[in-house]
Amino acid sequence: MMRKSQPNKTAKTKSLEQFQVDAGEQLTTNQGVVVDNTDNSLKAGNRGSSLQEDFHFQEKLSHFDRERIPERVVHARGAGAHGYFQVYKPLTEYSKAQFLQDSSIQTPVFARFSTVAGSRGSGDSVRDVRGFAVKFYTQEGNYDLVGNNIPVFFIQDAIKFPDIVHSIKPEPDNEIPQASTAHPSFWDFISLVPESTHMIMWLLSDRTLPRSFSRMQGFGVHTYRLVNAEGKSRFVKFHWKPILGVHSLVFDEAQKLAGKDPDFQRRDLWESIEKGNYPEFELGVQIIEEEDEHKFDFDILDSTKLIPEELVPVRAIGKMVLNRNPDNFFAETEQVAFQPSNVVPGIDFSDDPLLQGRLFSYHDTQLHRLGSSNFVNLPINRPVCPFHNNQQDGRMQMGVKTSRVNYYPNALGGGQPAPSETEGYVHYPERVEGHKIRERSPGFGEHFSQATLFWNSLSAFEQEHLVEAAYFELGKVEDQGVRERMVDRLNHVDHELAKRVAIGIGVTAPTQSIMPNHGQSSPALSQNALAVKTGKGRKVAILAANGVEAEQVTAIKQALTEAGAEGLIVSKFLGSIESATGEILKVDQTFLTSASVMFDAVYVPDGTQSIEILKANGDAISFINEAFLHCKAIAATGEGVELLKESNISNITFSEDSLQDDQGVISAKMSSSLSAVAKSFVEAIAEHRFWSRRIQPKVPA
Ligand code: HDE
Repeated sequence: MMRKSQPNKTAKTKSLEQFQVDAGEQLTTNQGVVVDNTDNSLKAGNRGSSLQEDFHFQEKLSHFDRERIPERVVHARGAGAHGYFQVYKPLTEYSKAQFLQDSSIQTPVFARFSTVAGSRGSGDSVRDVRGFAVKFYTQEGNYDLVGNNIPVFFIQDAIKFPDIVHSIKPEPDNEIPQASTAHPSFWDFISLVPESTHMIMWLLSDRTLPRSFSRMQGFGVHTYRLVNAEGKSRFVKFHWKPILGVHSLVFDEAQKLAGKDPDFQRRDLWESIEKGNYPEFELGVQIIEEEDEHKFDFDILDSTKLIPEELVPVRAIGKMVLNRNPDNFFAETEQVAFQPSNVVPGIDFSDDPLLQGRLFSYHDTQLHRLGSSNFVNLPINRPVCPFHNNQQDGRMQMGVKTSRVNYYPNALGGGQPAPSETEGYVHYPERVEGHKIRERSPGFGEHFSQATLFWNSLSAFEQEHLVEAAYFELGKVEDQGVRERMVDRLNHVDHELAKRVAIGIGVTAPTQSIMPNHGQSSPALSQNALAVKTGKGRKVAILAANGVEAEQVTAIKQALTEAGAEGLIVSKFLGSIESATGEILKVDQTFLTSASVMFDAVYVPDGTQSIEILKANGDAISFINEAFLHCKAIAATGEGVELLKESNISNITFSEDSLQDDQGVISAKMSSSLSAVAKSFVEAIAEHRFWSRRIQPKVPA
């Protein structure tokens, strides 16, 4: 695909350009010696043995033999993009960080989105938490906000991280299953760790099936600190909110996508940027005054808790725009090294024991993964401001340090720390005291109240999805004891929930509630409430064959383009089709190269011959069935309505004459109402899904 995006160059783009290497005119060895032939190794006669002096062969093969580095132990599968962050208004009152002071400054960023459990080659669409990591290349150094798309975490203390990750990863004897939480060891662990309850409610919800990286929230998870120029500190939680709204796939769709297009989310990110549909996210903060630290009925240092927006509102402070794809996946997306310990003056840590452990673990993992403490010299990891220190040498040192002075104090010049204590990074002088003890604070002891809050906040269809997710996840656990413990756990969250789940997984439903449901909800937690009605970035399949009415295809395509969406013709063969009036239309995808799950909506245009051909094509019929089952917008005009009738769509009223809009199925038998069809169709696509159709299971797909 042609690379189109060429936005204004940021300081980081310019810094990366210094390291770019193109394919060059001539093939050479790494020593710059021109290679005469790279198809045959050097041999003693054309059937003779290979010769050791073949330095080109040796260099080529031995470099190839070392092409892989260890994948990330978690978050191995991901995609990255460049862009910038711009603050709306100076945040001077709260933080002295320079990049938050001036609304005219565009700070370069590199964001990487990822799944957690799967290996580098695993599918994108699996049920999993998504990583949401952003490196801000500020003029005061790199700041990394390494978050997830879920606001809480499984565990409270970093020392449990290897345990939770071992349980979630494929089981150690047979390395099964790949990129899936639906296996006994994960649920065994979860069933024994009550602090994970809140997180697993999010895990079972639609949040773990995002439609795209650009349609999911991001959260810093931990409580951090913001510190202003006067040294005043406040606690803060960070939130990223997608401008396109929060939308998810349905599970059946996600599973099929893992086969039809395992790169679905990586491709979406890449193509959106190439087309100029730049993913955008607002950064928001929840600010908590130091004196309010203990005013909540949970501990703000406990990462299994969120701060409900009803208690502390989220204030939008700026926007991130991702507008440039990487030039080289390995050099940038694979080698980027995020570390929560990368902070700039004005941003500081809290004592959250999960965060404190991360401050060690990320640097440590980069040393292993990238193989040398000089990973900071890699182009993607270098700050855009000058950096100097007395660190010396080491494997793969790329800087040629020209000074004699590599120690402090020195009188020969250079390398002086900041002249006053207020300059440079000064850790917030929090007063701490206590006994050395391996113990949790009693404030970390309550594990169910926010899980119930989340459950209560979901709409009916979201609750249904969660229960079905539990059927699948726990249905893959053969151990009855684990399933029983999980039902008991859910009974601590909500009695009805526990009963509903028990029925589907062969466990006797509990007869009594353990904890009465507190009845509170937080509307901001339902992703239904976070949906944004827009057709932007949506992909629409136009099913057509020879004899289609070209005028209708053009009109609907035009309306889609105006709404920021894209219409692609899907037919039996690639190449082109001829319309009823002789126009030649290019076919974009075939029923074999694509599938309904790769689109957000379907349109069937008029054309007697086209519809006859499609009616005889089982793939076209299942395309429609599947789109209907997944509650997507469907439109048909003229004879196209007959194709819908041929499918298994049920309980929908079709047009016999004028336009009918029934639960996102738009039909118009008379082609005169084309502009009205286009309008209704675009509105239906912006709705994202029509959940009222989910209760019609007669549709096979
Ligand atoms: Fe991570 N995590 N993590 N994590 N994490 C890593 O670092 C770790 C946690 C997150 O795109 C690793 O470079 C510990 C919470 C993201 O490159 C590793 C603990 C959150 C990414 C690591 C946590 C995250 C990672 C693996 C418990 C959300 C991918 C490779 C204390 C706030 C970053 C690497 C990227 C990656 C450790 C928990 C998010 C091993 C010890 C909570 C987005 O260092």
